[in-house]
Amino acid sequence: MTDRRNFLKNSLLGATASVLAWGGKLSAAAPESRAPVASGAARVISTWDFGVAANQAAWTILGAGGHALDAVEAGARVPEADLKNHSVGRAGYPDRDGHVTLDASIMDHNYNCGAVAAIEHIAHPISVARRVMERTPHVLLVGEGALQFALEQGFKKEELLTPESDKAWHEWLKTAKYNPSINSEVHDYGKGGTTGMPGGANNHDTIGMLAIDAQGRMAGACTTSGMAWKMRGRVGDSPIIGAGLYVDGEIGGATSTGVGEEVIRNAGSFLVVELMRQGRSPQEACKEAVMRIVKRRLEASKTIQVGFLAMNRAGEVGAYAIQHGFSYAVCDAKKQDGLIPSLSLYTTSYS
Ligand code: SD4
Repeated sequence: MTDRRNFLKNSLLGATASVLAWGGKLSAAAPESRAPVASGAARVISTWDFGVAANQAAWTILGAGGHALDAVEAGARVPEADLKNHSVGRAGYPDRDGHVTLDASIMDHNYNCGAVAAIEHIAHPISVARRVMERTPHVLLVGEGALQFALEQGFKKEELLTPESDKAWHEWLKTAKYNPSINSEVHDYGKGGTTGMPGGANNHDTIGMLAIDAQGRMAGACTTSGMAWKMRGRVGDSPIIGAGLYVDGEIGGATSTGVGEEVIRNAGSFLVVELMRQGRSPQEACKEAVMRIVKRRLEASKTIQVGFLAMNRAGEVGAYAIQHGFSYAVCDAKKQDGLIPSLSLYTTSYS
């Protein structure tokens, strides 16, 4: 026992010594206490075209000098409430048994984070994720426990399956074909893909959002109903800190969209941030993270989509996807409705 205690003590001393010798980016002061960057440097970015409206909601907070964390929560709530959107929040397509189950995560510049996975009946999982972060000692609550916590916190229990989503689910049940791997992104809508979706529409799209505020604080949020018709209990990358979302206030943040299983296997968003730490631009980091997945899954990569979006502390933005069709929205003091097509590995669709 004494040996073990000595071993631990020595290891800790050794580790502290190496950190001190390294003298790298560790700072005694929290990022919050650093000198603020020039006002007007605030910026928010989001995945997909629905990110434009989400960014604008976030900008009402950022543009007024508010906190990045408040901004991403407010922004993520927009697609969560949008009944036309079937891949995030209320009206999301259900799992194969007809249950709408939602995943969400949130993270600030100081490694504070919270998440919920497979939560049902709560229209704004991003706000529950924030409560997990701020009011519990935990990072992730799932399923029944997450719902119980949300109700204790005063969130309302609601039916999230809308008649339209219910109809789509019943349509799907006719063949019950589950094929989440086929890329059928926004620009392929209506072309009759093989997703089993009405009109060949895509069966997934997540909002991932990253913001930097006028004081240089960063935050990120990610929220989704995950893959339509998924197995009951399936959880994707979005509520997994380091997979669907990661923020390091000293470096930058990253978020992902697409087939969550592939992102989880590579700890995708953490990887993007680590690559930025090593000096890559957000663009280069996103591309490298995509290429890691592609190298591992070369054949499959032709028919799956994964996209990363990143922003560093300087507010530089980058994105990269396997398939064409991924887009991201950028909003800052100059322009509030920017929508930019992402670069991608493949420029033609295999679906
Ligand atoms: C998931 N990554 O649940 C999410 C789905 C998604 O674009 O982002 N689709 O795997």
